[in-house]
Amino acid sequence: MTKNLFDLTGKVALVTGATHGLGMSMAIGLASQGAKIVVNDINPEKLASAKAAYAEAGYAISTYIFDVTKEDQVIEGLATIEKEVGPVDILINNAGIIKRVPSLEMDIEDYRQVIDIDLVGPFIVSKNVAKSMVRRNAGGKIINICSMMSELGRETVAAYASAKGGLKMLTRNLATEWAKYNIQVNGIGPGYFATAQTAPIREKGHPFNDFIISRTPAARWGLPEDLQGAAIFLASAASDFVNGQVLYVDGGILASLGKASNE
Ligand code: NAP
Ligand code: GCO
Repeated sequence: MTKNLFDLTGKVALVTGATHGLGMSMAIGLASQGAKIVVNDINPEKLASAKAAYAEAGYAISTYIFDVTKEDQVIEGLATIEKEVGPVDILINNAGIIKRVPSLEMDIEDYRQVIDIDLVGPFIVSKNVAKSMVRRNAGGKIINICSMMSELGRETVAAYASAKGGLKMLTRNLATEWAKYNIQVNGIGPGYFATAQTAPIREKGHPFNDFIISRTPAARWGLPEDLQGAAIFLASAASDFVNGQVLYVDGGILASLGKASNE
């Protein structure tokens, strides 16, 4: 019988900040293949309503409060998860923020906060999850949620682009260091997706909304479920020889200069 390469039965998957949006959709994708889902966030009310939303979708999840930027909280959170659910086999570094401010006006503390959550956080969680994978000689999968901004610049998002560009290189570096432990570290680079993060720039008639529709060969915003296939692939045995890659799920944006024709 052919082995189901995408089977995740019994695997423990921690998806950071997955109370809604892209993280929740990817977590549901992994759960649909049998993974046990663990979600953390800094906000207890959001965790409580997320638990109910996952249950409505048919999945029981475990939730923990910790901040991905605080190593002491991450260490304590991971120890509790290991005791109560089991050691983490799959980590998706999804938690992230954006601040859209022209660089000439950017407050340095805001710049630092974006780097801290979007780049330092994934390092802290990856380091401590990988320590346990190495200690147990178990191997594992780490998936960093990158962005179009890992490759391209855009006005007003210098901090976010710096963090997501750095996250692509962190992905390559950790893949290089940890391949010997059978840990694969890859990234997913979502294009423009309809979530809370993009709500302010997605309104009908907003110039950026019109720009994205015309700039994307698929001519639409991504839907959170569009990321599930990539997440399942990179979390499963199907990707065991894939390491240090960023898989862009973007409706063709990075492949194309746009749709202008000379007809
Ligand atoms: P979102 O709806 O804003 O979700 C991000 C989550 O991260 C929120 O639940 C947030 O919690 C959590 N978070 C923030 N800081 C945290 C911290 N210090 N510790 C733990 N959790 C924290 O965003 P999304 O659109 O689903 O995006 C998810 C990821 O995909 C992000 O990394 C984002 O940059 C990336 N991405 C998004 C798009 C897009 O088009 N939407 C495209 C490319 C990449 P609170 O709500 O409690 O603050
Ligand atoms: C924005 C940001 C991102 C993008 C995404 C592109 O302004 O909202 O550019 O959230 O949607 O990162 O890949």
